[in-house]
Amino acid sequence: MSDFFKGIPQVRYEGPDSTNEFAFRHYNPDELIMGKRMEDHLRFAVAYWHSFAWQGGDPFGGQTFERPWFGPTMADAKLKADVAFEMFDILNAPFFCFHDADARPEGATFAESLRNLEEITDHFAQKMETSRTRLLWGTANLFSHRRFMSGAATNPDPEVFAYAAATVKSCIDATHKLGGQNYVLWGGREGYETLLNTDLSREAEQAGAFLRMVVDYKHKIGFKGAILIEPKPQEPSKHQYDYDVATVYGFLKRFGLEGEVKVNIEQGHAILAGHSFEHELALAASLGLFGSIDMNRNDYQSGWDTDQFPDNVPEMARAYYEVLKAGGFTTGGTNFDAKIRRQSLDPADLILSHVGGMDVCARALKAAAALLQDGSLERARSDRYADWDRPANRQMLSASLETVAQRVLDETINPQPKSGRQERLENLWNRFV
Ligand code: XLS
Ligand code: NI
Ligand code: NI
Repeated sequence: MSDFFKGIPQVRYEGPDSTNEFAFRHYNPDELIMGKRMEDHLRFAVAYWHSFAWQGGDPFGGQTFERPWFGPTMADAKLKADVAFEMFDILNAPFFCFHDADARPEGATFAESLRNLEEITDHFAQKMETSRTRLLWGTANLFSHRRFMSGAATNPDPEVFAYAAATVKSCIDATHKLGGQNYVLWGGREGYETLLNTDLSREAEQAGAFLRMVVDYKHKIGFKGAILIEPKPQEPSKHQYDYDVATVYGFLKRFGLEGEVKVNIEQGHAILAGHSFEHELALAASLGLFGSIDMNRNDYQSGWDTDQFPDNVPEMARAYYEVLKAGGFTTGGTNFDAKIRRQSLDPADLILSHVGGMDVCARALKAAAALLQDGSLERARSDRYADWDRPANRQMLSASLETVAQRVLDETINPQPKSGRQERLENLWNRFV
């Protein structure tokens, strides 16, 4: 045991009236919601990078946090892992997620980085023998090191493509070894800064080929988890190729990979793309792409990917309503790709940010489930389309333009506008949140 979290108790459910900071007021893992345990609905994951690797820097200043594991050695990396698992235990977190670069020191060569990753993977495996926390997903950091400044798979330099492939292979291997339930590809710098130096067509071909290799490799080694792409429209690149769910779907179709890959949708990325989070979730579900979520918000004033913990129950309820409608998570879960603020120096801040985020999500889930079980909203929605269930109307969907045109004349069709009832539905919604 390290003494990093000294004095901080195990966090338990104490109910909505508890005044104990280190308690859940709404997240009650064993409570049944629609017949399923809350923990199994939400499937919370701690993001290793923000909580343990990030040093508190922003574009105007560097490190603010002082952590005993900040350093370049394998011993530092192991201490970081030990403290991380102590936090998972305090929170009773069912999952965590990590990138290679968060977990191991960078080596002087690829071979050395690989050895470091393998050693840390074994260390994680050993920790997981006595911890209940599982791996939700693993991923590769293909965006921090300067070698990736012009992209990874979409780099103009084929050697970077090769290096990225080797890196992703090593991260899939680590994820597989740790029993990870998904493997995520976020295209950090798969995009461009200026079209003046960019060949869009080549870069798309490279990205398609890369993803095909990843999918083939997954099958070759018998990795049963899902491969997930995480869309984001910009930042760090000016324009990123995996812009949003619709764009990812088009990309997957183009390369014939739509049955193989799903999406990890991040709340803040959806907003950056000019959508709502629930839009991205509903669209993914309707396209058969829904996989997992990153539940971190941006600051609405700064228009920047600030990765804050969720604090808005009504907003999160919209999201979990879509998750529940989609049938809930299978391999996916709720990852907090969220970081505490750079002034939040205390070890307790790391714990309390998660406690708050988990409670907000739990409240949102409860509200969403109550509304779904009530059924009024779904009834109102299906009533709105009910006329489409009549055979004469359904037939139009496979008819010709002339046949439909003739029908208007024969039946003297003259549509009468009907209310969309938005405010009524908003009032209904607000009764539940
Ligand atoms: C950055 C992304 C990143 C991915 C994992 O904006 O959200 O954290 O989730 O590489
Ligand atoms: Ni993000
Ligand atoms: Ni993310």
